[in-house]
Amino acid sequence: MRFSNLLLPVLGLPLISAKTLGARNDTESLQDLNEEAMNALQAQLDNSTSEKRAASTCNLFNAKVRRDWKTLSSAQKKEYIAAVKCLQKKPSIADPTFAPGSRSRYDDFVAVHINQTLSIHGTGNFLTWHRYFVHAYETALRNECGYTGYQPYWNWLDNTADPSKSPVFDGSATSFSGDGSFVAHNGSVNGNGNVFIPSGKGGGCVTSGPFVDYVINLGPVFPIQDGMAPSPSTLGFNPHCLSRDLSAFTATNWLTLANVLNVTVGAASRSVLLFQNELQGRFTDGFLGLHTAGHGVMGGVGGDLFASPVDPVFFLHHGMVDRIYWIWQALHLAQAQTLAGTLTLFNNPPSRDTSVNDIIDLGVNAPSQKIGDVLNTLGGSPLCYIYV
Ligand SMILES: *[C@@H]1O[C@H](CO)[C@@H](O)[C@H](O)[C@H]1NC(C)=O
Ligand SMILES: *[C@@H]1O[C@H](CO)[C@@H](O)[C@H](O)[C@H]1NC(C)=O
Ligand SMILES: *[C@@H]1O[C@H](CO)[C@@H](O)[C@H](O)[C@H]1NC(C)=O
Ligand SMILES: *[C@@H]1O[C@H](CO)[C@@H](O)[C@H](O)[C@H]1NC(C)=O
Ligand SMILES: *[C@@H]1O[C@H](CO)[C@@H](O)[C@H](O)[C@H]1NC(C)=O
Ligand SMILES: [Cu+2]
Repeated sequence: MRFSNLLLPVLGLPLISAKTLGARNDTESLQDLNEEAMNALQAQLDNSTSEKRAASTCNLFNAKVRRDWKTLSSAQKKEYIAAVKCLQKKPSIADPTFAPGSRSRYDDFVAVHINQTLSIHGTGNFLTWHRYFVHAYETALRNECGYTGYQPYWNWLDNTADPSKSPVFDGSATSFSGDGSFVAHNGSVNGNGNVFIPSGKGGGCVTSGPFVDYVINLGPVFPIQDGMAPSPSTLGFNPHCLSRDLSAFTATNWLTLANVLNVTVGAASRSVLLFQNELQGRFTDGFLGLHTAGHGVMGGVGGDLFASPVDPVFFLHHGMVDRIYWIWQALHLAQAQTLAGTLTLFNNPPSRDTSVNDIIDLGVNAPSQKIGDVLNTLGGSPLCYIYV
């Protein structure tokens, strides 16, 4: 049974696949891949026993739907942005001895990411930790700030030639503010010190849109933009603005359909190890990878591996990372529950392999979960969502 015939009308999508209508551009090819993932999940559901189906609380029909930011209505975009600003105003509930600089519920998320940076990147929990982190943030927006939608994602393949034209970064009232003001600097050094990113047209504070007055309380911890100074204290109070240096160079070089295809259906899709390494980057040969490149496109404070969640686009970017992981899992069902990698960044210092029984601890932001419980976005508890 084709998923498209069955479910697309339910999701409000056209019944006839546009695939039949001729050549596909990059965005549409990625959309086709998303549809293939849905078909694979539908086939798995068709194949399961009726007992299994009756026992599961979550299925393709009641799953929450995460969407591309550009497809949300203006009202939906404004509702999401208002909820983010609400989280940035709500007082922190973190222990001040843990994160003295954390002043808001939004900061509580940033603080946990800063604190755990060296054990959640280049590790076996990278994909699942960030998946659960985004879920916890989505839950906070809904439960603490009245948001009624689900986590949107930033579609990397759109507007790569000029990210300032993207509905995510265009500086309008329905964006996350735009480029920073121009500050002369000598670019950024990304990819663990291996990849030089020339400066763009920004570098300073954003000049328009919803986050123009946003005061960031934490970081930078490990700034990569020339001239940007780190905070005197890793989790201390260090008020500063949201800076950006939108990088078309980074977007056109690495946010490509070829790289998406490599990790989802190509050579880098053959194991979870290859998948996660290629997604994060082969830094020593100058290749940033989709995940690192997405952070690099934002530039400014968002380029800092530790404090990157200070830029609210972090959560749309990691929505997209998780969408690519979800597609890979659906297209590799036999390997979808597997893990590879250790507990430490690039296994330095050396550590044991990550296990499905390891705990994801997000501090005050969410109940702790076993990695094994967030491998499946249709697992039911805590996750029940799909991407379109
Ligand atoms: C791809 O094609 C769609 C129409 O099907 C269009 O809306 C979109 O702008 C195109 N994207 C690019 C990157 O050209
Ligand atoms: C359907 O079930 C059969 C038998 O258990 C199995 O070999 C096959 O891989 C399954 N297909 C899918 C798509 O899950
Ligand atoms: C950039 O680097 C060049 C050469 O090292 C130097 O002359 C120039 O002053 C630098 N510019 C800034 C803004 O730091
Ligand atoms: C695809 O990924 C593999 C495995 O990481 C890598 O060796 C290869 O160079 C990649 N292909 C392209 C075209 O980037
Ligand atoms: C902070 O990091 C330390 C050391 O890795 C860890 O023991 C602690 O649980 C972390 N706390 C939070 C809230 O992330
Ligand atoms: Cu991260």
